[in-house]
Amino acid sequence: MTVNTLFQSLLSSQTNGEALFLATPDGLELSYSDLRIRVRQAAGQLRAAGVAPGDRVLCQIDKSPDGLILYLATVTAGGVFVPLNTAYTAAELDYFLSDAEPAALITGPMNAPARAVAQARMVSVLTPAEIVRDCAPIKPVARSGSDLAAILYTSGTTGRSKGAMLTHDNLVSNAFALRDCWRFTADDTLLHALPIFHTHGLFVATNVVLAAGAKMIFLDAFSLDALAPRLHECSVLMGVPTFYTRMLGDDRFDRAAMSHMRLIISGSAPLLAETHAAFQERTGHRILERYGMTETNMITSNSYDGARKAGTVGLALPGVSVRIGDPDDRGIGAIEVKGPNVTPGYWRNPWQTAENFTRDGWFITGDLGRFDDDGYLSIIGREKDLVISGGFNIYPKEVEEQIDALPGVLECAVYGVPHPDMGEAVAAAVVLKSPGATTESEILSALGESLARFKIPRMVRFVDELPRNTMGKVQKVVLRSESAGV
Ligand code: MCA
Ligand code: AMP
Repeated sequence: MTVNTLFQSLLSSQTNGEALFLATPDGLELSYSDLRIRVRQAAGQLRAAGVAPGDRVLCQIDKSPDGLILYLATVTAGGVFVPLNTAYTAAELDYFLSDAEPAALITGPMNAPARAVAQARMVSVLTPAEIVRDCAPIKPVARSGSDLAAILYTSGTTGRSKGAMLTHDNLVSNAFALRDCWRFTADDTLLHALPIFHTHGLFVATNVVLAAGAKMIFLDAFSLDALAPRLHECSVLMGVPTFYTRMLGDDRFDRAAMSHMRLIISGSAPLLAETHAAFQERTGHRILERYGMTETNMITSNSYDGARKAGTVGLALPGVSVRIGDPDDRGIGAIEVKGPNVTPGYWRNPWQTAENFTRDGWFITGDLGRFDDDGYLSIIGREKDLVISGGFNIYPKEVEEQIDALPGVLECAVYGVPHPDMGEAVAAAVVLKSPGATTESEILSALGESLARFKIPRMVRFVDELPRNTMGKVQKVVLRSESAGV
């Protein structure tokens, strides 16, 4: 099934067209039938702008309901949706434009750097308002389940982002699996406070709501003040662990405030067992932790009716197979995944595709894990060098390449340190060519030109040399232990 048919079937049979799909705190309401017409009109605009089936549509816009309409309009027009973090700089965007070769970039009228970069590459630039407006609607373009619906860029160990290709089957199979596991129905209201340029806020949240014919209260961004007055209208919240640690620091989020909720879900980064316990103590809710990746959508989830084991990410989703490759004597090994949820590979990058699949076709997550006797998976560590800060992934290699290229720098190592709010924060240890050859502020301001702000180190240390093992490999464990949390 395609996202188009999932969406269309909902609008024809299962859902009352007048049912609400989305409401915002400032009073905007979009019913399913409003959504259908706006999506088909926007698809007509995309087609008029030259978007043909299979074409990529890049979208770098602030969070708004238009973002969801643009996603659905792109697939309705037969295109491939490529959402981008709004924090990406012009330099980062230039790479995505060159790699994705889109038919159009959609960005806000005030995003002058993005517009300049796209124009230099002869890519047409459109504003959301130019696409999402009244005009003749079109019928959805026929696509098959194996056609691409989206490409999501994810940084990598090589320092260059790779585009994870996601088919309609990948997205729809996962939406149905999650809807059933989490018992979503048309009676549910999701409190949506995540960004919509990543799998979590875009696919997990939106596609599950669509698959159930449910509704969402759609916030611009996460903030405790925006969340608190909406809890009583909602039945489900999805968030990253930072949401829950921040809620625990605010007395408003108590048992009474959360009494209307039926399900609180966490993912994208490890949820500490103590956060799980403290949240249960405070609100009575056992947070349900799940695990996924951009390349695989969701892989495992704790149980809805059964055990929700703190410190584990639960059981393999229905239809998804998970195995531990090459386990050691404690059962710990590489987490590998197979199923209809798994990407067919990286966009125009057969080398990375080959690197990330085993010979027998399992996707290698780069995470290390172990199953317990009940089939619950725990993530024990990572084979990949990755920092997860507030649910955003930062690949140290990408930051290291930028720092190494700066004048006065001999070499550096970038690593994660524990952070009370974000889980982990980015830190850098830098070796200079000569004492005083550059300063922390020069480094940070140069990085600000090339890297999104969430990737920029919160702490820079100057060291005489990097700790290396006998093979010459930098020992980030040593750097981590030398750095107190920032
Ligand atoms: C914001 N800043 C950050 C982060 N977020 N720095 C490091 N890590 C972050 N996550 C910086 C900004 O650049 C800015 O810096 C300053 O913090 C304030 O920005 P603001 O937007 O006000 O921050 P915030 O409100 O505190 O945001 C924190 C947040 C947000 C609510 C945790 O980051 C968030 O919504 N995270 C969710 C990420 C997510 O959806 N991940 C899913 C992807 P300056 O002051 O220097 O300008 S992973 C995924 O999809 C997989 C498949 C999965 O399993 O889900
Ligand atoms: P991304 O590549 O942005 O999709 O991030 C995927 C990575 O986030 C996974 O490979 C894990 O390392 C991490 N991740 C996602 N969910 C969890 C979780 N519940 N616990 C620990 N790590 C997680």
